[in-house]
Amino acid sequence: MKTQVCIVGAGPSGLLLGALLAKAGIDHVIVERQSADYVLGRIRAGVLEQVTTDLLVEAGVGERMQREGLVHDGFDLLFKGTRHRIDLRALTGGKVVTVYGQTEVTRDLMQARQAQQLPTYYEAQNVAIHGIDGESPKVSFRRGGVETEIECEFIAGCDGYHGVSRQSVPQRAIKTFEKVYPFGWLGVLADVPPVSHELIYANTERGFALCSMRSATRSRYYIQCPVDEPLEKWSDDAFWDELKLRLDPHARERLVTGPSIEKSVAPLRSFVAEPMRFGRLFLAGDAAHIVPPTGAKGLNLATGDVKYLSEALIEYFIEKREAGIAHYSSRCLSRVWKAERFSWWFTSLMHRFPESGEFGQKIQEAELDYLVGSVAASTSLAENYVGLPLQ
Ligand code: FAS
Ligand code: PHB
Repeated sequence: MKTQVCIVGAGPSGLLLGALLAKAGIDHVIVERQSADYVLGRIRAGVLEQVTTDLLVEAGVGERMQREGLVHDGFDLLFKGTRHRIDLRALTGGKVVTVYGQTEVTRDLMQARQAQQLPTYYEAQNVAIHGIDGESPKVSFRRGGVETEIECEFIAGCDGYHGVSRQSVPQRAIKTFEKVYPFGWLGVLADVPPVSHELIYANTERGFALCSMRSATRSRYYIQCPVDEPLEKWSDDAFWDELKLRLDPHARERLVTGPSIEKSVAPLRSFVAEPMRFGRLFLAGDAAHIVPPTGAKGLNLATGDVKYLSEALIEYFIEKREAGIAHYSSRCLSRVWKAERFSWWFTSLMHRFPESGEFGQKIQEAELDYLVGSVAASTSLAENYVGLPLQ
């Protein structure tokens, strides 16, 4: 089987890249390890930057997001029992974010792909990448007991942190940077109305908490927990009781609890692989970088990579120019590292680090006081949160 681009991974990166290549008439296939239902079952991101919503519209899959997405022009920081609103719209000259779950983004992309009957090989096993230094790289896999090999001109590694793409790069050719945080996030999804119409990021003596949502009837909550926290330790009641202890009295009063429809512990890490291109293989999204979710950057970084990669491939195939391909990695990494910095900073500011001692705690409190009292500091937070512009 031959094609122009083989995309490995049918998460948001792979599906969005496929949608943009299809729109430009570029031949491609997607090879995905899991089933479509499994991919849809993962509960992940919730906040979309304007760059992401614009790209979904450009890809022709933005209609439901524009109809059902919740536009948010601010969020609250809660510390020392008081909430402080960060007015994103006022501080950034009109920029906002959209709350629309990654699951729904993936669903919209999948449905559009299915309607166009574009080739997508789910449940592909033993996916392997070959010949990335040559002119005709290949992706092989086993599906339904049949061995298949796809010959292509480029491979887009959109297969996430645990995927095969980054692992296929010779160790001598890649440098990785990593920081693992000493805690995780215990997340709950429940069909209860959100405690507030905007997100609440809380730094409390008991640890971090985040009140988010998916709609006016579906809420998403997180609390900082030990990284190896056994899920069975957390009944729904135990979670709600702990969350209440991390909220201000007003929010505690308004909190509506109910049965969880999803509950999971996510480890937190910062990770970057450099470069993001190896011959005919490009890495995009979580395959190349991971951020702690505090800054809501993971999915939005992935869409930025896809914007750059789709432009580079379209320029190569349609205009026969290679500038985009040559600059793909440096363009992405410039944006990636700024988002890594912001995500690390916001995580360091909002979580409890017992190992940093009383001095570290006082410094954190002073930074929070400065942040909410300074237009310059709040503007810096706001412009990073809504997303830095694409270069
Ligand atoms: P993904 O990991 O989403 O998709 C990769 C795809 O490749 C998957 O479908 C996988 O099955 C497939 N794959 C893997 N190996 C393969 C192989 N060998 N062959 C073929 N296919 C293979 N971001 C936020 O902004 N906010 C959040 O709150 C947030 N929460 C998160 C919680 C968790 C538990 C995790 C893990 C991530 C979270 N993220 C969050 C980040 C997340 O949203 C990612 O940024 C986003 O999924 C990136 O999308 P992809 O790059 O497509 O990678
Ligand atoms: C979410 O709704 O899942 C979410 C929102 C904001 C974050 C992280 C996660 O910073």
